[in-house]
Amino acid sequence: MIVMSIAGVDPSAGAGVFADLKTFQAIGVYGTGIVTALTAQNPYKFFSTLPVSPEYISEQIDSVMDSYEVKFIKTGMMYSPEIIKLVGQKIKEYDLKAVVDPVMVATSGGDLTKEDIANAINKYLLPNAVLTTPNVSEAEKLSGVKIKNKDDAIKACEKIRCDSLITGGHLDGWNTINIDGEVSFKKQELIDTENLHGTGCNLSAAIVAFLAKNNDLHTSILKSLDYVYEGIKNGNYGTLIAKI
Ligand code: PXL
Repeated sequence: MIVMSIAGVDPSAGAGVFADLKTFQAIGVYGTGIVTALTAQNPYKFFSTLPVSPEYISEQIDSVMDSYEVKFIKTGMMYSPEIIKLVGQKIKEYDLKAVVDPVMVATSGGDLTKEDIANAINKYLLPNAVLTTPNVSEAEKLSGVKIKNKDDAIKACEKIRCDSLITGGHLDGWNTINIDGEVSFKKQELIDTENLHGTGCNLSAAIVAFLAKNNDLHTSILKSLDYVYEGIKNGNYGTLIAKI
């Protein structure tokens, strides 16, 4: 049960590869981490990004695949179309089952990508992905559909090129799930907090971990939504945990 995160590094460890590894560990799978970019940030302020070259990302992936059998992976911050293309090729080369978190902007408002990367995600990652987990604004960019309510979310997920979970944080807590063209909803209570940094990263990492533990896709999504909800309630995201 070895999984992989391909994403950026948030040194405050609420988001990105470090956070993914903690979630993998918490759910009981062994996580490996490929770094696409370093960032300098904390939950409230984004300072800067230092990307890793596609060649070196490729070398990192090959070095892990050389000695570990990995089936399920997630992708997070990808930074550029070149990196997205490379990762898409590696997913095919190693026949990986990928959950794609189509990260574009940090919760703190920092830009995590060089340019508009929705096109590259649509072209190189989604056609072969197991699932993508956009929030409302990411789903709008992937689908071209403006989302104001649940009906719009259904229209958007019908346009997205793989199974999808459109997260409900900006849709009154309604999470929209589309698996094989069958749409369902899971409503969650919205918790009044500013400590949401990294929740998207932890959600997609949790889905990968539950898939690796032989849960089906729908079950993995539901368990992961509960996992992140409990985390938000307990103040695991942002800096509250550090104050305990
Ligand atoms: O949650 C999006 C995200 C993804 N990846 C990295 C991040 C963030 C948000 O801050 O820093 C590295």
